[in-house]
Amino acid sequence: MKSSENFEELLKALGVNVFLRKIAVAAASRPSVEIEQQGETLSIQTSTSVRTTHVTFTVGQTFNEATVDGRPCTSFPIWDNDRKITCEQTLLKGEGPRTSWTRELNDNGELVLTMNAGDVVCTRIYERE
Ligand code: TDA
Repeated sequence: MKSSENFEELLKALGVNVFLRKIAVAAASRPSVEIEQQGETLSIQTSTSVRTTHVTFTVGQTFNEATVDGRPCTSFPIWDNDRKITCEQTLLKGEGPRTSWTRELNDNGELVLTMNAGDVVCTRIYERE
């Protein structure tokens, strides 16, 4: 990961308390992300010292995942263009700000992840190892 903006603000918008926010910010500062793509199906594993998540989805089909604060949701990924996926999330239960993410390959071959909660946007840029 090359840069991260607004990650703590995102957790705050999701209602995560300051203690957990500090742990999460430290852990999320050194993530390792592995992505495999086969046609419309992507598999994304994100590893940190405190949590590893692995999602597999097909663009255009809903799937189950969790919001960044760990609440189960259904997600609906679509192509915005041939380099960008936008994914809207719907909480399975309870209420909270609207959440979504986007993943896009930019012109430098970097992966730009945005995570959105209400009007807070967290942007994280990854370069290939
Ligand atoms: O894909 O870059 C990404 C996001 C990584 C997020 C890592 C989160 C680590 C720990 C979250 C703990 C949250 C506590 C509420």
